[in-house]
Amino acid sequence: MAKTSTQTAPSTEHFYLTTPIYYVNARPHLGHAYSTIVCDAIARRKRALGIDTRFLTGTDEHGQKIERSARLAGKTPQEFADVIAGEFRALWDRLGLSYDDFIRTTEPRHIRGVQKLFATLRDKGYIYKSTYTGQYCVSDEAYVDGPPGTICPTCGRVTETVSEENYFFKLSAFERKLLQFYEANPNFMQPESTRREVISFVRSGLKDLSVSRTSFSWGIPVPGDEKHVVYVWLDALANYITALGYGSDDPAEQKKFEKFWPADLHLIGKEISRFHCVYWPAFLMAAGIPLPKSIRANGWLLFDDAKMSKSLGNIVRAETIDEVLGADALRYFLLREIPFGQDGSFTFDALVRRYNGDLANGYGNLVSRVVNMMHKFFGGVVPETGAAIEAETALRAAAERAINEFGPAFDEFNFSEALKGLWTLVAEADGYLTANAPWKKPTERSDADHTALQARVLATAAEAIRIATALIYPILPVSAAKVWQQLGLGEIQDAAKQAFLTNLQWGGLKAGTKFGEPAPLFPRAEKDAIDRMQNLENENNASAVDAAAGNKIVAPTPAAEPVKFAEVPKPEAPAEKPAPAAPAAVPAAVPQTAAAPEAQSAPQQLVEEKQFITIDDFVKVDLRVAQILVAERIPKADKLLRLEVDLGYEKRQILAGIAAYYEPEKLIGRKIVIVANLAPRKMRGLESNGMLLAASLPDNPDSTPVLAGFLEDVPLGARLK
Ligand code: ME8
Repeated sequence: MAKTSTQTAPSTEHFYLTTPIYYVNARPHLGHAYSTIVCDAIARRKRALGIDTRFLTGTDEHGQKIERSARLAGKTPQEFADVIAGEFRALWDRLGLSYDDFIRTTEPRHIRGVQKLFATLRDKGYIYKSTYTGQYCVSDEAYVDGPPGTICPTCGRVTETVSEENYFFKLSAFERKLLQFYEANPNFMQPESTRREVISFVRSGLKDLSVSRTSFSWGIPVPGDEKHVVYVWLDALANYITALGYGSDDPAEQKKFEKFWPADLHLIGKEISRFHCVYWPAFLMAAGIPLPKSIRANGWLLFDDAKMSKSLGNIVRAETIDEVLGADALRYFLLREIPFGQDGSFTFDALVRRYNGDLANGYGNLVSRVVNMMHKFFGGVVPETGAAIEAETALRAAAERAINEFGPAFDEFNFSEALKGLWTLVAEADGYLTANAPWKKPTERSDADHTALQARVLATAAEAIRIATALIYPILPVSAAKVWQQLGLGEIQDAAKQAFLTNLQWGGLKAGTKFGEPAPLFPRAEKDAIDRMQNLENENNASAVDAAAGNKIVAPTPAAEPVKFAEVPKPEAPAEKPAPAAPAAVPAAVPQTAAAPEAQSAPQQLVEEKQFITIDDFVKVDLRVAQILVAERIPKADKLLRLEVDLGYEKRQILAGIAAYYEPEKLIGRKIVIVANLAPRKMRGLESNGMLLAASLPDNPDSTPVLAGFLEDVPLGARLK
């Protein structure tokens, strides 16, 4: 076991890197794409360096959270997981991510491996049975210290009290060993903020960890005691070894494990560092398995000032950006805009600004100018320049600086700096072209001299492009492949395999090379690009595509502010044809958003008819008792409060237009009535899943709305009818 707590020297010929495996309770968004794209870029660079690389991603499919989401969607957990796992995989394929393996925790190979790991830990005396009574956060699938009602420190939700006979892992036995290990391996976890946080967590004392559950069944049965399922984090973390064949009897699988384990890099989001930097190494030490070499945490991608997350509903999909600007634009933005390890905001504006500035007007324009001129002046064949390329010292110096600096910065996860540096080469090449103006022949210059200048300048600029393109390949793989073709260098993948992209030297573009046809790389994004992306997001929300996953439908035209239930429904806007005498019944509880002016002057008869609803209409409205768990103001929204409410069977977020009347803290714990089946809608980038009921005083619309409630104690989730 002593062997496990020393770090193996970094391997030179293998590199095994992993993303977190994503929960299948909702569809992928940009946050997931961010971590996976970073891994993809690293994997591509490692392969280009000639390193035998294995890149693993996958989905985390067990646990109470998935079981509940599936139930809500009316599906079995397996059916539910199949749909969402398929969506993750399809998205990674659409974005061209070069993963070597995609593991699902419901696969037999994983189940077998987890059972072996559990049995090993038990056989070695690190697992024992006892009773756990305490708090559990289902959203994070994490145990939380504190009395009933404790708020989860990670997500801010109220924890649930759990009392179960469980298996426990002797985590407390690893406190000292972990601290020694961190001390001996300062690069094991980074960035520094993560390292500090983890060390202080361990120093504050480790308690034994419950590693099985009995109150639900969607998990991997504990071998020999099948009424228990393995704790979902023990199950999930093991994916990094089960995907390499841990637990398999097949010699080929065992070889894979021997070859690639320990992992060189686990890339994770910062919120799951405790699981990766404390629990995972402790499990491995206990099982006698070597520890991964490094764990790197990315910061959070924020949208509308909050972590982009499915539970807040403030998500943007990678598909939208791919559709409008292409996957390379997204990759470039994420790696250039956000210093790795820090939080960074995503906005469509910033994305388009970067795209136009750096890609369309920068690199793309440079390539297009040079390739077009090479065709125009030299029939697309790199002219003979003798030693002329060598003479261009300033550009050559910029290219050599890029060769020397890009790799080390990239390998240190300073992607943003690496790109910034590389773009000085792009700018330098651009300036060089402009200064030499090979397209313009001054009258005093002879034809022969001008042709010589054109040859020298275009060949030199093309050489700078070749170097920039080789370096940028891991980040812009699609565009770099196109440029490689245009430079007449063939398939960039082949060049990558032969280490031509990393073994770079000035002067590699040979005279006589036949350029490919010019093709557009990054067409300038016009003003409507942002609208298109926003519309795609709105349409996607509105089309209820999440139905399979049980996610909510977002109303297609959200109102700026919530409409109170107490308002009299406005009549429907008449269609182009005159309204039918007996219009289709409208569920009274569904508030009408901004009615068209004609609607307000609709015939009186129509208004009156619509004031009655049938009992069938009424029963469509699902009114429920809920309790406010979290209430907070929303930055830059004066009227809205963000509430998290507990319906007993489910927790959810609703937004309510009562910020002017209620101090958020005073609302916590209040029981209210909500419309539970109101179509979700987005306000200020956040999703509201329901509406609270309040009486407004008819004579004074500005007075405080009175929240509906009960004198008696009513259980959460009780239906009003
Ligand atoms: O935590 N910004 O899965 P998950 C940056 N199943 N990264 C983000 C992000 C954001 N706004 N949102 C998500 C789980 N991510 C567990 C992991 S691993 C053995 C088990 C990325 O679906 C980031 O990598 O909640 C984060 O750690 C991960 O997605 C969480 O995905």
